[in-house]
Amino acid sequence: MRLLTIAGSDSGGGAGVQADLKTFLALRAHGMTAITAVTAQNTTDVESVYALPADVVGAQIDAVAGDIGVDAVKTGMMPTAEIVIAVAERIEALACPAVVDPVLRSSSGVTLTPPSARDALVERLLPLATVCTPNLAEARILAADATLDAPAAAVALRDLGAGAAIVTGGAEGAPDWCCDERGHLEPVGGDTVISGADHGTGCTHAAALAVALARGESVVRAARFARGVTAAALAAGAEQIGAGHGPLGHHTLIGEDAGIATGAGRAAG
Ligand code: PXL
Repeated sequence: MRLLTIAGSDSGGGAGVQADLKTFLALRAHGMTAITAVTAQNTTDVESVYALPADVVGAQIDAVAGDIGVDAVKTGMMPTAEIVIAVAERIEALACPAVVDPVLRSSSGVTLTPPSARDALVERLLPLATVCTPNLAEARILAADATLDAPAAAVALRDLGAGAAIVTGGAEGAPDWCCDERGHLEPVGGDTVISGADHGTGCTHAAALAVALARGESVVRAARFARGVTAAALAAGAEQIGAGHGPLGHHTLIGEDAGIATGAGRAAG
């Protein structure tokens, strides 16, 4: 499988394209990258953000799509509205499953997708999403309704144009809530792992989801797979790396993903 992540670089190796590539490798997919921004960060803070020009982001996508091909795409940090527009034009042409992870802020509170880019994301990228994967805080911001609970937020995101939505809840010890491609609402439970090595959790979840969709899984089965992958990588996280939030342990997934339940059978292949 050929997976493309369109996201920011995390110099600390915990989140962003680095987490995506590690997830793709561990799940035996070929990972490709279109970098939207270079962040200087570590386990404690994002020290600076440099957004790439939109045409440079577009050129990375064109280069790999033209030669290698893309079975599924995953988006993360979108630092400017211009980048969102360049990405949306390409995703429309790719015509493959698309996971849109609306990364708004780093865990340390730094804005990664500012309001102008966020508005463009809702308008241009959400309607192209096979699945959108906010946490509850992100979903409430995107839907402009701070009163939503997770199931209602999943429905609201789908009403905004996403083909399906998964509101992740693992960080709060809650299930994920999936509003699937038919509008069917379902909790996706499983292990909740609370760990100090949790930097890149959302990226890992969305990347695993993209792999399952590339393999032809339904949204609900892909959601179960992604939840299992994320819990396993969290449980193997490296709390001793850095003074802050350490990275997940993607190595534990290698050769193991066939055993992670999707609900029926396996997602590997
Ligand atoms: O985890 C969200 C995220 C995504 N992408 C980049 C990040 C972060 C969090 O810090 O830095 C580049």
